[in-house]
Amino acid sequence: MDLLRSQNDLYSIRMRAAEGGPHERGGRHISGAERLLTKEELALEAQALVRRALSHPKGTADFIRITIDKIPQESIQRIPLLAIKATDVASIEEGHTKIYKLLHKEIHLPRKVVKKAWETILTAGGKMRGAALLDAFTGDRLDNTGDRGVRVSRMGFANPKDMEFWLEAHHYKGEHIREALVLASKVLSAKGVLGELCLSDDPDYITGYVSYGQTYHRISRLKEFGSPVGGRVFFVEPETDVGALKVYLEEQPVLVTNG
Ligand code: WAQ
Ligand code: MG
Repeated sequence: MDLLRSQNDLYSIRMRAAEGGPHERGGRHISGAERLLTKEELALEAQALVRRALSHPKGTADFIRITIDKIPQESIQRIPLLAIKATDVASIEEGHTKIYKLLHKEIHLPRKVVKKAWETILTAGGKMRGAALLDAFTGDRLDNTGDRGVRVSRMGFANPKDMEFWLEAHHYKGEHIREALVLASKVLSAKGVLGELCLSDDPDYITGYVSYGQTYHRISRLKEFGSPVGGRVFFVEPETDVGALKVYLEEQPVLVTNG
């Protein structure tokens, strides 16, 4: 058990970085990250996040913002880690077909909704720094955040050290999957969210995932090496209170527990 993390107040740390000035003045999004840390971990992690923004495969940031705020322990919710599944595909087309099938079978998404999700990701052309909320029945966009998207924040593993061993033992390597598991677990814990489609915007990372129910399902290959496209779409039940959903995703602190 991670006693420091379960008994003390924690700190939300968020980083966003762009090239060509700040995002809101037209800068191109390079990298972002969000974590819940103990006070003792903050300084070192801030350093790692600055390093990440300055040595990213998408480019070199010339604008970096780090925001830190204290989170009272009593405001933190515990949520379960999703179960991991994986499908190896031989081609991008096979990867895309698998996504249509999974989202149809598992959460009954009509084909046109998945098509709109892909269009949302492709037309953003790697510019999005958050997620688009789409109506799971019509595929219409529900948020009005444009290229910014809804940025899920204030989340982390309840036991990061244990999780690291566990992921290593299961041959899940690297920061991408660690961060994505936390994010996807928070997103599916939100009232009204049925699933997610995610494709990294990092040109050297071609594995993406869909989530549904209690499952995080990796698909080995969803784009060409070198491609800058990427983004996230959350599929939302019609008649969900979008304002409340946005507040939960952006502001409710959560720690993800594994069993
Ligand atoms: N909240 C909402 N959307 C986000 C967030 C966030 N906190 N972080 C990233 N996004 C969106 C944004 O549009 C990015 O352009 C896009 O997702 C991709 O972000 O099991 O690395 O951080 O190996 O590049 C999947 C791992 C990795 C699959 C995904 O996303 C696996 C990844 P990236
Ligand atoms: Mg990225």
